[in-house]
Amino acid sequence: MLKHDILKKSDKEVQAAVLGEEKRQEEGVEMIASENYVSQAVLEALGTVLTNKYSEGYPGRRYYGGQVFTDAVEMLAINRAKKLFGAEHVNVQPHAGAPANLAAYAAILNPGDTVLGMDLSHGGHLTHGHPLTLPAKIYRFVGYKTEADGTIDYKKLEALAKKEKPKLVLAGFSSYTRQLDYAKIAAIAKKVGAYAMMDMAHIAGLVAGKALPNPVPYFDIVTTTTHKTLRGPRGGMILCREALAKAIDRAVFPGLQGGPLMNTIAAKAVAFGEALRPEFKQYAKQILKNAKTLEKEMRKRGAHVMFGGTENHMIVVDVVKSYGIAGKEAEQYLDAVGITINKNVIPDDPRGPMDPSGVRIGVPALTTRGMKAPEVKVIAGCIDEALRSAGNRKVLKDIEKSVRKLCKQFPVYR
Ligand code: DSN
Repeated sequence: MLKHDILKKSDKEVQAAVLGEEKRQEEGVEMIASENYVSQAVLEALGTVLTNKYSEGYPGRRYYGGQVFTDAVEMLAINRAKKLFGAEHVNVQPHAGAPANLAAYAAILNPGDTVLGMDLSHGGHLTHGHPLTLPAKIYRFVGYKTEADGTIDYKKLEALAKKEKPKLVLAGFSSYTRQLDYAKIAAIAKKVGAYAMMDMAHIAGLVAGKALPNPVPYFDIVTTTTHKTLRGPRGGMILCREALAKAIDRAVFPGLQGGPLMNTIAAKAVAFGEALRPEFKQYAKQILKNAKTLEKEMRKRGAHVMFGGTENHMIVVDVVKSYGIAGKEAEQYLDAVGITINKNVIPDDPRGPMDPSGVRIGVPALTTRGMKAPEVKVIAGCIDEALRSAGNRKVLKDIEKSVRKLCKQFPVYR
């Protein structure tokens, strides 16, 4: 249990919510593919006096005085990120992944320009062209899709690029489970005179830990969040070629944001420092192993795993086909047993996004708490049983007991 002594005295209501969430995270299996548990060092950095400081501008070029320590902390974050990913230029100020993407678009595109991005139901992210987002109101997004076997047909992608003449070819995803061919995507962008950009938010930790290939050498711009597999604080980051450094920095500040969140930047620096340690490579490798075990165990039980399986940290399961229930019901049954996942669309989903046909299940957080193949096998059994339970309370209660028992053996912060 973490100590919140002062909060306890000053605001019992907020403290109660914090403690409740802490207990939920300890006692349940977190399988939302984009979530993780940060270290106590990252938590401490988030709760420091750096939150008091305004630091508009960049190290050495600020609009307010008193920047000795903020400059130092931002340079630590920048230099560690450069080392982790081999990037020429890094901006650590984006508050999250969505503003990082918007700033990247703003740096290189003009309103009305065309962007090729992965179709949302095939694994793309909201910020890659969902009609309700601001980028989609400013730019013209055209979606590319995956094939029935889960791969991308790069010849088709090239033909689409030639037809649509994008100014930007965008790679990256939030629920696609295979690897992308970075060289082919970058070559297609070059052929049509477009920029190439990768949103590696989901796999940044796997890249940092050298478990997956690094997209940075192939793309003009790479955006990411710093939480997810990278296991830092909630936040965003942009890596780019030196030639785009000025445009990216201007697009983030003053283009899109005001003062950077210096406590978060300090926490990013701490997390990048952790990711540079040899243990992080082990962690990244273990994530891939755990995801593969999960895939095999779910398939063995008859689950229909999408995209031809997984090559990263998550799987997507068509629960309508596998269990005769929709994504929302599946999410509820799993919530009831202490396993947190999210409902998710599948390619060209005939159902709506609020109750889609699939679920997305990820292993980064359970891997952080030390779980390996034996535990993943138990969890796969629990997931399968819960999805077959038809909501039977007694069945769900029994599964919940096994889940809680397992979690007790793998404490996070206790
Ligand atoms: N919400 C994140 C995810 O779950 O993939 C992406 O922004």
